[in-house]
Amino acid sequence: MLTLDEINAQPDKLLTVGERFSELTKEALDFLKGTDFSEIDFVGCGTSYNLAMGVSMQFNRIRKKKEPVSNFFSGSEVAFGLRDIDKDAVVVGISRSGESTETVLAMRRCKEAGIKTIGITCESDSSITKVCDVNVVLDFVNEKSVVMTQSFTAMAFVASALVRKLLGDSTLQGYLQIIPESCESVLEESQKVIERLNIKAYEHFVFLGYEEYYAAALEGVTKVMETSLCEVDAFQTMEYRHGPKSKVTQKTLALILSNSMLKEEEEKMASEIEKLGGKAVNVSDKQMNNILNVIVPYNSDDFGDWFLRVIPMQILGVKKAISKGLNPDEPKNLTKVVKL
Ligand code: F1P
Repeated sequence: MLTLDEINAQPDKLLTVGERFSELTKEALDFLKGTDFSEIDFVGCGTSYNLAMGVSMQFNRIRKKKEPVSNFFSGSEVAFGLRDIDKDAVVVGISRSGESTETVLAMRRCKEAGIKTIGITCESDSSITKVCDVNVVLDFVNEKSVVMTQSFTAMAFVASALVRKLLGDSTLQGYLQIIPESCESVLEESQKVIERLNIKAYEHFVFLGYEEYYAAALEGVTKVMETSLCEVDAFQTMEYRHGPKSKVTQKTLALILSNSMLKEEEEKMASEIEKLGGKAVNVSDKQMNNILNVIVPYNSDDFGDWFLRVIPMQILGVKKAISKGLNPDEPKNLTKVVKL
C-alpha cells in the first residue's frame, strides 16, 4: 500500500535531509546572507498550510527579542490580497508539488511586489521554483500518494532546521542528528500502540496540543479526515473543556500532544476524557501515568519534534481507513494537486 509504505520510509527520508542539509539550503542561505528582513512569513495550502503554521511558530519560539517575527498564511490569503506583506519581508512558499495554484499565485504576487521569495518543494522544475528567487528542493522525496506524509515531515524538518540556522541556534548540529533517530523510534512506538487499540471501536478522533503541537494536531485532522472520512477535531488541550468535550463517547479516541509546561493540566484532561468513556493516548517525550503513551525521544523543550508527533496520526488514519474497507491511496473527492 503506497501511503503506508511512504509513512514507513520517513526515517530514511529524514536521515537524507539531515545528511544533505547544507547542500539543500545553501542557495537560500547565500541569498539571505547580510539581508536585514523585517519579518519571515511561511505560506502553504492544505497540509503545507499546517506545515507553514508549525515552522512559523518554531521561528517565533527560537528567535531572540530583537529579531524579526514570523507569520503564517494560507496561499489564498496572500494570493487574493487578504493579507498584505511588508515589502522588506522574506516569504517562504511551501508546496510538495510546487503547483498548488494559490501558493504559486501568492509567491508571484510577493515577487512582483519586490519581496524576497524562497520556495520549499519536492519537485524540481515546478512552477514555484520558477517564481521564487531561490529554492530548497527535496528531489529525493517522490511521493506517489495523494495524501502527504513523508513530504510533510521532510519539508517540516528542513524548514525547522533552516530556522535554527538562520537564527544561529547552537542546537542545529544535534537537531540534524536527533530528529531522524527519533523518527525511527516514534514510527515503531506508534505502530505498537495502535496495534494494541481496537481501532474498529473508535469513530471520533480528537487531537489536542499547544502551539507547534496544535499545528501538528491540525495536520492530524487533515490526515485522518482525508484517509478514513471519520469525525476528527483539533483543539488546544484545555480549550477542550469549553464546549467540544460534550462530544466524548466510548467511540472517542483522543491523542494529547503534551508539552512539559502544561503536562499536569494535560494529564488531568486525559483522565477526564477517560472518565467520560473515551480513550486517551499521550504523545510526548515525557511519560504520563495510567494512560497509553507514544514516547517521542527528544531531549529539549523547544517543540522541535512537533512534526514527528504527526506520525501516530498518519498511521491511525490509514489503519482506520483499512478497517472501514477504504483505500487510503485513493482518498474520496481528492486530487494530488489542487489547480484552479
Ligand atoms: C497541497 C495539498 C495537499 C493535499 C492534496 C492537495 O499540496 O492541499 O496538502 O494533501 O494533495 O494539495 P502542495 O501545495 O503541498 O503540493
